[in-house]
Amino acid sequence: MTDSLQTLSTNGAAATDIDAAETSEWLEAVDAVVEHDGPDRARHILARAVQRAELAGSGPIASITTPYVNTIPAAREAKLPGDPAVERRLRSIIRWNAMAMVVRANKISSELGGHIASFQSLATLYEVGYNHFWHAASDAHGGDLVYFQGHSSPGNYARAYLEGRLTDEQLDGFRQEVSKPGGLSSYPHPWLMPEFWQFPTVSLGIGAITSIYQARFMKYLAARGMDQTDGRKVWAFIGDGEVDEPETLGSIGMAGREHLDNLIWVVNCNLQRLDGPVRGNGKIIQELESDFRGAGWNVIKVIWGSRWDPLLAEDHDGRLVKVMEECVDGEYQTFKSRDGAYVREHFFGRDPVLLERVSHMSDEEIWLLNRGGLDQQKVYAAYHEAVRHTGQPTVILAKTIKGYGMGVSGEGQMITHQAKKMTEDALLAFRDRFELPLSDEQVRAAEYYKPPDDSPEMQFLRERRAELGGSLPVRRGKAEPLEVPGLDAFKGQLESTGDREISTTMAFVRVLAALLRDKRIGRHVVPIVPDESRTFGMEGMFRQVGIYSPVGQLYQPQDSEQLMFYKEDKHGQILEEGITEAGSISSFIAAGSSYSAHGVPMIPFYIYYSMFGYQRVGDLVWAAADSRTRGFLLGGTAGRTTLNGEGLQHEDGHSHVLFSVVPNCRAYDPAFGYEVAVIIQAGLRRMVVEQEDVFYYITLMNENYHHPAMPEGAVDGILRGMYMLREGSVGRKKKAPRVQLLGSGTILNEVLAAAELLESDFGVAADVWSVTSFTELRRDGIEVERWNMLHPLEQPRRAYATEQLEGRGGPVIASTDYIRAFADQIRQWVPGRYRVLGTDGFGRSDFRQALRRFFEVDRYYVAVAALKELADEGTIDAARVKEAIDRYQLDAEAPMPTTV
Ligand SMILES: Cc1ncc(C[n+]2csc(CCOP(=O)(O)OP(=O)(O)O)c2C)c(N)n1
Ligand SMILES: [Mg+2]
Repeated sequence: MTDSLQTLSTNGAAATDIDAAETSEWLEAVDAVVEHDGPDRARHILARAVQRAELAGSGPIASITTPYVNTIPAAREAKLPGDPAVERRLRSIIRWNAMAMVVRANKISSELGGHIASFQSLATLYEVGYNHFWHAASDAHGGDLVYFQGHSSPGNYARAYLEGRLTDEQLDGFRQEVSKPGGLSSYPHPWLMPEFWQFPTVSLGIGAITSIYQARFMKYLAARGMDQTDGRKVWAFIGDGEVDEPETLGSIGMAGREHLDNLIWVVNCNLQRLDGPVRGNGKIIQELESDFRGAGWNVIKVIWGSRWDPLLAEDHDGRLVKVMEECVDGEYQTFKSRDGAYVREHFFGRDPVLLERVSHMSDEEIWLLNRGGLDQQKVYAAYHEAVRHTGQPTVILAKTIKGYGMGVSGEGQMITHQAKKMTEDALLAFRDRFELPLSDEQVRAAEYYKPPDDSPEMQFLRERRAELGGSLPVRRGKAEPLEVPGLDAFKGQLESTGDREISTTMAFVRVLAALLRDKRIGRHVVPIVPDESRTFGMEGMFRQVGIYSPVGQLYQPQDSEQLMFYKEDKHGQILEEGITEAGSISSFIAAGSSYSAHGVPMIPFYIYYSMFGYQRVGDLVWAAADSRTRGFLLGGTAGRTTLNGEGLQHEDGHSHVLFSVVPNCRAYDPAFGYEVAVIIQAGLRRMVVEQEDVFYYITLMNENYHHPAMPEGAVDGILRGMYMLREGSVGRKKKAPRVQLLGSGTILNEVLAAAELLESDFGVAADVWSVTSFTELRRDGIEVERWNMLHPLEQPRRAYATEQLEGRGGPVIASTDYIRAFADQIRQWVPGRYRVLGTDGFGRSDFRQALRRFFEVDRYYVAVAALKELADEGTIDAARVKEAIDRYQLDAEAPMPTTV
């Protein structure tokens, strides 16, 4: 709703009123009902009246926004317990130390960066949570989970410092993790501070969506009897600028629909983002109120601080609220960068009656009229209601000031986000404003301040945290290990498929089905699908383990008479996410880090169209890696020529290259069912038993073919990245030219066929290697190379790829269903000549055979590439290559696939 409509519907004094007396009578009648029968009765009557008018054709009247004032009236506020002055002083000290650590780092050099303004706007919102609401995990409570705004980390460090968790040296090591022992990470990164941070949030929008799916996952754990999560809350702090990210608001409908009343969001509406105002010409709080209420959330607006209460109580004619609604956020920002006289003139001065109403107040008093999100009483009241609200998630829209307390160095100023320094005057003013017991000298040096242990502030701090179970944030690194099945559990996949032709996707589904049945870990498996179960042949699991739904199934499914009907169930195990890859990977993160957040190891298997994977949700993949998520990502329908009919936007020829950049991701492109089984079994062992913080990316294909039995002794090679599948020989000719052919995924079959062609048509012996992971081979290679460089006098080590290929003889040729960069990864460690074929270019539709010829990765191109290498090394005559080109009818003048 626009602000002008807002004014119309919420303020009877609007200009379009043609009969003010009649309007007054109606309003008085409402007042009388509220007074005699209470607000609920008033709401009932008004709802009926609105419905009557709408039925009569009035058009929409009822607004989902409310007036621009606090949702909780002053009279209904729960009162902040304890001594408010002590709490304020404690917060002031934390404000100071948070600011000081950034200022000190930037005194040395501005190279390191850091933020002051964001935490200064958030301090009250955090501290009220720390002092009164957030439980640490203890015997008495499972612990709340708090997603902190990433670039406000100095505030968290400043509190941890007072709690004795961090030292002066560590604060001075902010953003210096390499050179200072115990240095502090710029933002919340579990990878860098694994005992401290739980949730990476700084890529904007990522904390938001992952917090929703975390809350949902907690309900899932409870529904399945895996954990007792009742009473635990997920809190997420989100910037008002951050709401523009599609990941931020994109899933709020799910939270409303699933009644996630364990979720509380606090949107820090400081009205500014990095460059300027969030909604200079509008009001972010009103905009968000309608978004969230429309999505089924409980909305609590915390706009005005207690000092406004008397003025609002007197506002019987609605003039003050009218001006509050008329002013846009750009003006509200400017007000707080000026002074009381400016606010008097430009805010109250919009209405002469209001100006008169504040004439008894000094400019100083007007300046002190505070904002709700900076008022501990108002914030306490909002949190108090939020934690008690049932049936809906809650969002608190808290109005604050960016750079609060920074004065001339940034308060409410456009530049405040990036301000890392404060002038001496601003530092002194900060000290005075927050009444810090620091000398001018200490202020100039930006010294940290820790009050004596027996001071009321420190006692309060300790008592409150003791009461709430200990310090926060704290990250748990391990859970009780589970026992995982051995390889024999997947016996079916280790044997030849005989006459049957299957795809690796089918092989995977069988492995997954076996795991779901497994007594030891079956319950811990979490299948996640974004509306693609039927694509992957997983619909049998609908009935077998059920699809999770918090309400069960309220309808008789259309296919209820079938064996594999669409079964929604309160205890369902499958997370059927609908069409949201971002949501699905957020569930993957929640499940895969459950060992840490809940102490309950869960094993997610998230299967999706590989093309809609990394490139769609790359930042979430990094968040998964940073979170030390453990689990399996399955890139289904992979390979640029294997998913052949779907064309350019579906056919993935590069996801492996993208995943190769993630340091703790183990990526594999298996060709056969036994490879899939071996990789998954080893992954389970590493992640669930040994509790290594890695996750797996495995591509799966939809092409059906025969799968051989697992060769003897192949397991080690499968896991390390390559093993020999077929040894070449040409009759008794010992001296035949020889080549080494590498292949992965479905293209391995083309490579095997090429070996036959080379031997039968050209008398060339070809060894064939199944390369399950070029990425793992490279990882091994760079490690070996580095070691050799740093140990020049020792016996050099050999990369695994080198070890395997060395001495086999002949040039090496690789062909895969991915771009050349994929197989090219191992070039340095391939002894001798190395030629790589790949599917560089845009995908398109046709038969697989046609596509493989088009991209020049089929058996004929492999054979020709091998012959060309033999010719180049002088083993055979170049005429043999030409002969092969003619024989296999390759079009030598066809354009490069990348250009068409
Ligand atoms: C995805 C992403 N884009 C850009 C940034 C850079 N960035 C960091 S904070 C910020 C402004 C945030 O504004 P807001 O969400 O309002 O937070 P505030 O600091 O005002 O509380 C930007 C653009 C980022 N961290 N992540
Ligand atoms: Mg902001």
